[in-house]
Amino acid sequence: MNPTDRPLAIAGLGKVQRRIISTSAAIATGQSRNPYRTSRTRCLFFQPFCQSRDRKAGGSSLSGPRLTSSSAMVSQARQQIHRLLEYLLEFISNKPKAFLVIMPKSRLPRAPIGWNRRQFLTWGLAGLGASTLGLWGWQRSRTAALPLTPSPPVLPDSDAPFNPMTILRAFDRGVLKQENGQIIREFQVMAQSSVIPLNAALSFVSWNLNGRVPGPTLRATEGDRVRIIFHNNAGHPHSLHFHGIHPADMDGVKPVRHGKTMIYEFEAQPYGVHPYHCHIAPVTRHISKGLYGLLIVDPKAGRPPADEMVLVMGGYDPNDDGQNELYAFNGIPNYFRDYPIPIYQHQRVRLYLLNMIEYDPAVTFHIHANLFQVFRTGHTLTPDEETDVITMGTAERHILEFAYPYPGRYMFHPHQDAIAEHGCMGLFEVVPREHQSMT
Ligand SMILES: [Cu+2]
Repeated sequence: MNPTDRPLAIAGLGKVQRRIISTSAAIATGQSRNPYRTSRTRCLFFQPFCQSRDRKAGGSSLSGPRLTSSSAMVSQARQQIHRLLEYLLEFISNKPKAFLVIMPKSRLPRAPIGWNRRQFLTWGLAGLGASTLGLWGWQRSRTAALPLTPSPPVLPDSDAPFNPMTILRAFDRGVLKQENGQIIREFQVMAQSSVIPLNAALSFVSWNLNGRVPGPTLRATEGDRVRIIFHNNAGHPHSLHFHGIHPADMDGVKPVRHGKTMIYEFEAQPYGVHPYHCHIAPVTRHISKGLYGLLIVDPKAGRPPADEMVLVMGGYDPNDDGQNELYAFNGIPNYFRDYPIPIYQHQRVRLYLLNMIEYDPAVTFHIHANLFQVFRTGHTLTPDEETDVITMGTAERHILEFAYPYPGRYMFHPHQDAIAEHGCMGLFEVVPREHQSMT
């Protein structure tokens, strides 16, 4: 055998490994069953690596006379092998070439003391396989995270028990359980009381769910059996009333006393964006104290990829006069005015927007310098309209989708400017695409 015919990839392996690869390639091309007569085949298989070696060794390249004399069968087999190789490499990684490190025999690292060469190669190959799989998973996760959401900003320490920026993109998909052959998506929700600093001068005793206002954004897929285990750890009777379709005994209008637990269980339907809230009288007070949130029911087919986020508009009545003195997106007045929401230029944003402001019959929502598509109640897969301001009564909610073509800062707020000026004000920070990094 001409030594220049031996690909570097094979030269780096032991005899057994060489034989396996050679035989596989030979059988694939139908050229030979004898591994030692398949040097050309191996070169086809490892074409990119043979070429450089052949040139270095003064041998002919793959486009030289040896191959031009090959039959059409070889050419066809070569394409098949390359397709197979591409498939395997794609499986290993989205950047396959990075994984093929071809090392000549002389450059193989020495085996550790006490290991023979066979052990070293065996464990080395096993390690390479494990590393490759790990890297593959890592690569996939990085790739999946890449195009949608910029890194969150570094936020200052706060006395608040929750962070509106975290609430923005936090989705609680519950815990999947199997009972009697049925899959159940189980959530834990606890009513409690927490002090929220509404601004530098004013703290407010909120009644809330899981220590945050709004409560957790529960997420399921249409048809899921959902179970919400509701504990009342607050001082007053409360309940969870879900919008959507469910039986009467799951409607959440009966009080759950302090220290008691109620289990709400129903089929998540229909797909859409459904608010939930306490329904104990006076409902205005229980809601304005903070007992509300969203249940997102995804359509079975899903929606296209987007930077998904939740904004819930709420009002606060700290002096109990039946009027709101302050307003907020995601619980803390003016938070997104002071800490803008980073989004990517040209990236589609899918905003799950809910108005839970009591005492004011309706508010609008407006974004600057752009239009958004409206998917009313989230209960449609095609937009109902395109506008830049939409009116929403209490408990009304929609999916809004948009993408900003220009970088910069843009306001969003209700167009009742008195409400915007009392806390319901935010900014998008549109980050240029060239600043997108793998984080
Ligand atoms: Cu309540």
